[in-house]
Amino acid sequence: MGNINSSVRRKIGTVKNKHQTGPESKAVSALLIVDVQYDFIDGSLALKNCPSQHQGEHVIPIINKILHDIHFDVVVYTQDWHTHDHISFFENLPLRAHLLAKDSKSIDELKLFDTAVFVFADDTRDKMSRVEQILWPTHCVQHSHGAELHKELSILKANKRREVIHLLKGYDSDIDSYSAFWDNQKIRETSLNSTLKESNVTHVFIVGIATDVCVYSTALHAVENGYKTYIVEDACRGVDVGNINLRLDELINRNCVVIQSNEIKTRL
Ligand code: VGL
Ligand code: ZN
Repeated sequence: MGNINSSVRRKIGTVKNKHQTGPESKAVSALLIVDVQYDFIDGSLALKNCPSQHQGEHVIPIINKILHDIHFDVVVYTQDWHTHDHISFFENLPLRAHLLAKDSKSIDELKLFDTAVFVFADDTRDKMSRVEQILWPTHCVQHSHGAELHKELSILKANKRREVIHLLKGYDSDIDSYSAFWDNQKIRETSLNSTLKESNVTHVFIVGIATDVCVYSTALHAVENGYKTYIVEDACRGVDVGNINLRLDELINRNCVVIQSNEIKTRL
């Protein structure tokens, strides 16, 4: 009996978990599809109104082809999901005029896409006390049409081989959240990192909108969390309030790899 048990145990011990990492193991992959929502495509923050003139809708067929052609162990769809009184909306500036820092532009000087500096008098949340915030057009208000994922984006279902996650972000009125991992003040972490770690994800591929805002911030934190991180450039579009190429260079300097969609297979 003792012998049988120990041989069974030995066998169990050698069964390889499909997600197990190790020298001979395969990459475990996640595709993060960032904010492919109407407001960024043909709504209030449509990229065609932004300086880059790169229309967000072009990413949809590219992302759909990636989803069709390549298996990912985890697929994540994120949505910007703001309250109507959100800090990031230019039109809400009067709600927080009393919180503008002394060295911030004044309420009369501030324009759409400018950066306001707010000071929150909450000593218990140190990191929160000084907040730089780009003032965006009102966008992705919870439950509005603009906040929905574009109907042409393929929404995959979970199955035995694939986990599918829908992640909402930016729903705290006073804190913006560009990254899918953390809010902008790094006060609250989302569940994404623990979920990816539980699934033993090693490689993260990022697509969506906007290259220089939410894709950029998500990629920075993916690298920080130890994933081999790829930005799929042709499957992303930027708003370019700063400079898309500078942001991409910054990511490359931090070990993020910029690739095109036809190269994904070679990285897995
Ligand atoms: C985003 C601006 C404001 C994005 C979100 O999804 O990149 N950009 N909120
Ligand atoms: Zn937003």
